[in-house]
Amino acid sequence: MAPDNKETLSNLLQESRRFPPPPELAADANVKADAYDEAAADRLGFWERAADRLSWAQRWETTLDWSNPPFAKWFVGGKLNVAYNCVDRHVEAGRGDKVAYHWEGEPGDTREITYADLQREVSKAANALIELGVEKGDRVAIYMPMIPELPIAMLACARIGAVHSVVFGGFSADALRSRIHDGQAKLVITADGGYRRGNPNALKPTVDEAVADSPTVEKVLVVRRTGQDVALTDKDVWWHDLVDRQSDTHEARPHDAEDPLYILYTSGTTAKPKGILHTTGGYLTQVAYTHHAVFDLKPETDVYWCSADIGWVTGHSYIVYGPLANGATSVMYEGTPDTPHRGRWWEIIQKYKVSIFYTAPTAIRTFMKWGDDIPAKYDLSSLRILGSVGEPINPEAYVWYREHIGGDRCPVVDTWWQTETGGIMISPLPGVSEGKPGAAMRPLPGITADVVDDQGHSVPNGGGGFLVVRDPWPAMLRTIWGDDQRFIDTYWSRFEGMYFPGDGAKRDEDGDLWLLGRVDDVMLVSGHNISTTEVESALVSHPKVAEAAVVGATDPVTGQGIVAFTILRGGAEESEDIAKELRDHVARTLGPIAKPRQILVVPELPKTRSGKIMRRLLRDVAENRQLGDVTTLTDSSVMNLIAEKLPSAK
Ligand code: 6R9
Repeated sequence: MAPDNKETLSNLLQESRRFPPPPELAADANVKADAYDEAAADRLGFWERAADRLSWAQRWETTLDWSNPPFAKWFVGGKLNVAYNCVDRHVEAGRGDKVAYHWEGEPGDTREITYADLQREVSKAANALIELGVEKGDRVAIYMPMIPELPIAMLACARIGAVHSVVFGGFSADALRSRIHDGQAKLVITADGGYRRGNPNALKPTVDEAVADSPTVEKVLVVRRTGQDVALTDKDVWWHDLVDRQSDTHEARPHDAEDPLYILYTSGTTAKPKGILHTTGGYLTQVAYTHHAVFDLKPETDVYWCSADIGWVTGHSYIVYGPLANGATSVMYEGTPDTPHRGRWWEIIQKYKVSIFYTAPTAIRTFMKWGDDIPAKYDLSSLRILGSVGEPINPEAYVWYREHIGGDRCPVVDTWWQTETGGIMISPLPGVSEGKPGAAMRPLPGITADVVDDQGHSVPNGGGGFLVVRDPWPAMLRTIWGDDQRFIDTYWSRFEGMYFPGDGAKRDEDGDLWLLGRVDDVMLVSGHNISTTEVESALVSHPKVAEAAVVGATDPVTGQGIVAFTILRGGAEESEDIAKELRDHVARTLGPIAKPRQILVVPELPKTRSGKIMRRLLRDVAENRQLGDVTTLTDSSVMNLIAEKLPSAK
C-alpha cells in the first residue's frame, strides 16, 4: 500500500442483519459483559485471574515484564507443566474416565481416548523421548497425520520441556528439511502415512528425503498407521517397539513460565518461513481462557470439534492446548470432508452430538457450493455455538452457516487471530455480543486492539486503516526463532510501539471491527484503496456465487484493475451473461469504483493447507506472469485448471 496515500482502506460494504445472543445462552454464559469493564479497569489483574485457572507449581512474581520491548515476559518466576495442566490434573480431580478425544479415522475406524488414557500414553511417550536422549530445550520436529499420537507426541515434548515444531503432514521434503534445519531438530516423529481422500498417503519417504541431509537429526520415531511398506534406515525406531514398552507413569516437572513450548512456521508470502516461538505460562493462560470465553465451553456437557489440522496454529491452540487445559471432550477427525461422501462432517456431528463446532470460511463456502440439501439430511440439533477462523467470513457465508448448520439458533463467533498471536484476539462473545455477519466485533477482554491510519493515529468510528495491537498479550510470540531483528522489523517497526499484524480493518459506526484482509492484497484503483474482502463478499452475496477471490492487476488507466475469480454454487449454470450480471451486482452493492474489470468462472481456487486463498498466484495469472512459489498449495493442479479458463476471460 502506498505509504503517502491518504485514502484509507475502503469502507464500502453495508450489512444490517443482526443476531442477538439466545437468552438462555446469555443467562448462563461463562463470560458476561462485565468482563470487558473488569479487564479495562485492571488489565494485568484480569490476566492474573485467567492464569489462576491453571495449576501452577510456583506462583509468578511479576505478571508482565515489558522493560525491554518488544520482548515480553509474562508471569515471570512462575513455574508450571503444560502437560500436567492439560492431562494429569483432570485425572487427579476424578475425571480420568472422561473422554478427551473421540477420534475418527478417515476409513471409519475409531478410538476413544479418556484423560486417564492420555496420561498413560503421554507418560510412555515422554519416557521414550528421554530414552532417545531428548532433553529439555531440544527441538523435536513432528510430521504426522491427524492421529492421536500427534497430540500425544506434542504433550510428551511439553512434559519434558522439549520444544516441538509441528510441520503440516502435506508439506514437501524441502519444506520439512528447511524447518528441521532452522530449528536444528534432534528427533523427528512421523508415521508411515495417513489416510487422505480414501487412500493411504505416505509420509515416511518425505521424511527420509528431508532427513538424509539433516545432520542434527539423531533418530526418527515412526508410528504405524496405514501399514504401508516403509524402508527403514538406521535412524528409524518404531513407536510400537519403543513407546509401548515404557512405564506408563512419568512425573511431570514444572518448567519456567517463559521456557519455550513450541515453534511453528508461518509461510508468509515469499520470504523464508518465520519460526514463531511460543512459551509456556502466558500461552496456556490465553488459549485456555479464550477457549472458555469464546466457545462458552461447559466441559461436563459440551462436545467440541475444531476441524482444523493440528499442523496449523488453530490445531495447536484449539484442538490440543486450550481444550485439554479446560478438560473438554473433543472430536478429532483424520480425513477430508468429502470422504467417503460429502456429508461426512455432518454425519460426525450427528454421531458424537457435537455442540460446539469451529471451522474455516473456506470450508463453509465449499459446503455452500455443494448444496443445502447435504447438511439437511443430518440431525445437527446438538449444535449450540459455531466458530469461524482463518479468513474474513463473508456475510453471506456467515448467514448460510448460521442457517443451514446452526438451525438459525447458534451464535457464530468470527475469531480473528494469527500464529503470532497464539490465541484468539478479536471475537464476539457468544452470550454477550449481537452477531453481525462479517464482523469480528471487539477485542476480547484484556486485549487492546485498534485501527490506525498510516500515521498511527486511531481512526474514528466509520473509518478504516491498519489493525494494530497496543499492549503485549500473554500468548504473543516471543520472537522469531533465531532472528530477533526480523521479529522487530516484521511486527514492531511499521508503527512506533505497536504490534502490526499486517491486516487491514475498519471500525463501523458502533465501534465494531471488520477485518479487510492482508494489506499486501489491498487493491489501488484510481487512487482508492479497495479491500479484497469487500469485493469478494459482494460477489459471494450473489445467489449464484459460492466463492470468490479478487486481485488487483496492473492497469494502464486505473493503476490497478480488479480481476475476480469466482466459483459458482451447486446448480448455478455458467452462462454468457454471468460476468455482466456479477459485475453489475458488485457495482450495485459497493459502487461503480469496485466493479471488477474482468470476471472468470473457475472450478477451484488456489489455497494453502489451512484454506487461505493465495491471491499472489492469482495475481501472477491475471498479469500473465510465471507462477511464483507453489509449494504451500494444497493442490498445485488447480493452477492449470484456472489457466485453462483464461482465454474465456470476459
Ligand atoms: C489463526 C490463523 C493469520 C491471518 C491473519 C488474517 C487471517 C485469520 C481471521 C482472519 C479475518 C478472521 N485471519 N482469522 N482474517 N477474520 N477471523 O489463521 O493464523 O494461519 O497465522 O493466519 O489469517 O489475515 O493475519 P494464521
